Amino acid sequence: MTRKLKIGITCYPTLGGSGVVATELGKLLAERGHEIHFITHSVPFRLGKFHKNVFFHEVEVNDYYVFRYPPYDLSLASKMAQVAQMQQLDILHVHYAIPHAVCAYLAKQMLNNGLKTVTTLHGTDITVLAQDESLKDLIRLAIHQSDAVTAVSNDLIQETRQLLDITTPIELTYNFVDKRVYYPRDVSQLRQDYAKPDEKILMHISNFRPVKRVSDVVDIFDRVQQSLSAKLLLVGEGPELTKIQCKVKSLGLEDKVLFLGKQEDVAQVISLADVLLLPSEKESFGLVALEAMACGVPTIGSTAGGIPELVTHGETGYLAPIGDVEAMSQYAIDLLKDEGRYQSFVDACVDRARRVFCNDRITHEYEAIYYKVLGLE
Ligand code: GMT
Repeated sequence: MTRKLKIGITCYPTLGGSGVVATELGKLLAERGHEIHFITHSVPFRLGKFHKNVFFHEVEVNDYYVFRYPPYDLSLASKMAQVAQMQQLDILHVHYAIPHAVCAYLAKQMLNNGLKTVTTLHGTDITVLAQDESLKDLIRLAIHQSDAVTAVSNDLIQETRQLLDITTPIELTYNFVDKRVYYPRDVSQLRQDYAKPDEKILMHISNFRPVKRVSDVVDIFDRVQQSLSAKLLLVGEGPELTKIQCKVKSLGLEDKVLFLGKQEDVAQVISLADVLLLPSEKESFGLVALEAMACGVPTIGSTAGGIPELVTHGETGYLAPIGDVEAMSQYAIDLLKDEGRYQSFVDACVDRARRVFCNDRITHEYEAIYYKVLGLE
C-alpha cells in the first residue's frame, strides 16, 4: 500500500479560484487518507464543515510597534517551519510563488530536515508580479528552489518560462471541479425568480477586477438583448462594480441586468445560466468557465491565456480575440437561437468536464508529484 502523506497547504484563504482549488484539493486528499494541514491567516472559505484528516493552523502576525508594516510573510514562514516540525510534514504545497513559495523556501532553510516543497502557479504571480523588475529575481528563486512546480495551463507555463528564464521543469496540472458538486441540475423553479420562460439568461461571475473586462460583458449583453429576450446576471463584487452599475444605467438596461453580489453556492447559481460570459484580458485558466462547463453551461469569452485550453471553440463554447464584443455577441445570439446546436454544446460541456478536468484525475496527478519528489514512486 502506498504511504499516506502529511501535507501542509498554504493558499490565499479568502479569495479567488486559487484558494478554491487549494482548499478543494486538500479536502479530496484528506478523503484519500492523507493528513492535511492548512497553514493560512484564516480558515479557507471553501473548507466548510468538519473534515476528517483536515487541520487548520492560523498564522498570527506580530504587530510589534516598530513595524510600520507587520511582516506577515515572516510569520507565515515561521509557522510553516513550526507546523512542519511538530506534525512531521512530508510536503508543503504552496499556491502562488509570492509570497508563499518564498516563505516555504525560508521554512525549509530553517528546518534543514529534508522537507519537500511543491509550488503551484496560478497566474497573477507571473502575469502581473513577474512584470515587476524588482520582484523578478525573487519569483525566479522561489520557483528554482521548489522541489516541484506546477502551473494550471500550458499558456502559464510558457509565459513563466519567457518572463523569468526558468530552467527547471514546470508540470501542467489543470484545475478541476468536484463532479459530486458540479453537475447539471434542474433549477427551473428558481429560474422563475430571475427570468420569464422565454428569456435566456447570460451570466458573468468574477471579482470585477479590470482584467475581467466586465464592461465588455455589458456591451455583449446589450447587443444580445436587441436580438432576443434575455437577462444578464452579474455575480461577484470588486473594484469596477460601481462603474459597471453606472454603465448599465446609462444604457437603460437596469430592468434586464441583475446584480447578485457575492454568492456562496456557485454550482446552484451558475446552473441558472444559459451562457457564461468570460471576456477577460488575462486568465491563466478561468476556473469559473470550468464550473459552468461541468454544470452544462457553455462559455463565450476571449482567447486570453489558458481559456482556449479549457473551452473548445465550436464545441463547448465560442472564443474571440480580447475586446471583440461584436463577435462574442454574435456567437451568443447564434448559439442561443439554435436549440439543436445548444443542446450538443451542453452535452459536450458535461462530457469534457468529466473526462479532462475531473477531481479524481487531477488529485491523482498531484499525488504522483508528491510521491515523485519524496522518491516514493
Ligand atoms: O482571477 C483572479 O483575479 C483570481 C486569481 C486567484 O488567485 O484565484 O485567479 C487565478 O487563478 C485561478 C485558479 O487557478 C485561475 O482560474 C484564474 O484564471 C487566475 N486568474 C488570472 O490569471 C487573472
